[in-house]
Amino acid sequence: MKQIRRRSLFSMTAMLFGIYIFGQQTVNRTVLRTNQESIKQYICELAQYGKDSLGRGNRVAFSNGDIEGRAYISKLMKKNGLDVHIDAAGNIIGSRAGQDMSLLPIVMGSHTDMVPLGGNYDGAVGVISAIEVMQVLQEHHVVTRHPLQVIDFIDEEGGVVGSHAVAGNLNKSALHEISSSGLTIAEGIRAVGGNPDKLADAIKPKGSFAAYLELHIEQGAFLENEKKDIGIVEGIVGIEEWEVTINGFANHAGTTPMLHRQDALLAAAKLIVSINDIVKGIPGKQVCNVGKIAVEPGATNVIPGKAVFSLELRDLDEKKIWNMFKAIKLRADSIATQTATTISFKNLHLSSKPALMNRKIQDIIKTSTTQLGYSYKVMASGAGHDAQEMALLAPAGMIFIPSVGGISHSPKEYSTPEAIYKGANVLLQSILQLDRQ
Ligand code: HGY
Ligand code: MN
Ligand code: MN
Repeated sequence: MKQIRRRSLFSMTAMLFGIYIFGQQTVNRTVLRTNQESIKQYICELAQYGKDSLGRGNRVAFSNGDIEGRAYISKLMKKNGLDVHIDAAGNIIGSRAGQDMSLLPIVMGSHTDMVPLGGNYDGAVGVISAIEVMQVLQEHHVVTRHPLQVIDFIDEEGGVVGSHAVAGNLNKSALHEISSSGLTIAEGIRAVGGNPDKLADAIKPKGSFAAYLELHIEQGAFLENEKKDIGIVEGIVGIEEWEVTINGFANHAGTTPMLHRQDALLAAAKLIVSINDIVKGIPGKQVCNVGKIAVEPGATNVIPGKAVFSLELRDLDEKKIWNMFKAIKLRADSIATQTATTISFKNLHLSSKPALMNRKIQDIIKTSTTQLGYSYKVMASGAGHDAQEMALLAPAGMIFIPSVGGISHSPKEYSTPEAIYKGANVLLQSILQLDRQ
């Protein structure tokens, strides 16, 4: 801070044009670039944590691998001069002081947990590139006007749990839901150093940040197909999730006549096909997914007495999600009658509202991308992101980079080091532009 007080009028003027004077050193911020090799190395190092016995990536939230991965991220943040703090929700927050600590922080973030048998790029690219941005600033002795933060949000894949908590939207009942690690969310938060009893401490009121920026892999194939370097996200879909329970009657598979069966799995199968038909039967980009199913008692010679499956609906329009759900419920009622079963829906508390990204931030990303000589496409995100929750607190923006083959949530997920490098440069230059505002 002393440097600032000593800064001459000339250096203040120079700063407005993107040049910092620090003693003898002059830094033109517009020529700053991230380091492709460092980013590649950090992604590779993080990928070593959370492998299963067959060497596949399985760093699900709150698992031992996640805990080790988070320790690695904390260490990397510290190595790059950040002040590291774990909030009550278990999010890792790395902070760097600005020249004017009365200004609101500019925040970059994403997540380092993954889906079961996921890839090494979803989330990790955003957190690691943000740390790399901090490293570049550190190496060039650039002190921004605003304080800066990097947040590695907890359990993004379980329903943006960490960012839900920061936005004050982590419902108490969600704490009892079982995460992919087998722990409840409350137990998981404790395991990563948070305190679920003090979640209120993690909440940031609206207007707590100057801006939020998240770099992420596209997880689809639009950028690759259209040969664009950067995706500028205009909006993120809303996601609603339900647990669907079908109760039939478990009975002998050989002696019960076909007409007298109350087969819960058969009802589930009919309903799953109907869900698909309903969602495909209306115009638009809405999607549905049934990704998990359990059947009881689960024996070859017993008629299934109970089936429980997950249902997820996504769209940019929240009303449309609920209209689709209404149609699904109506169909479920008739399937229940037809199969002599009961069907109930429990809405899970980890849904995300659709979120529009801030127009000004989209423009800032566009300017950075163009100045760097990269091509871009303005697009919607079909995947959920922490930016959704952060958009409730501050102007938010997202930068996408191409996913090879459009594959994600798979061990085959991949983005080239060059593509990530370009995204990280856009992140760096956008942060510096935001800092001038
Ligand atoms: O499921 C999602 O959309 C995200 O990857 N969390
Ligand atoms: Mn992600
Ligand atoms: Mn994901």
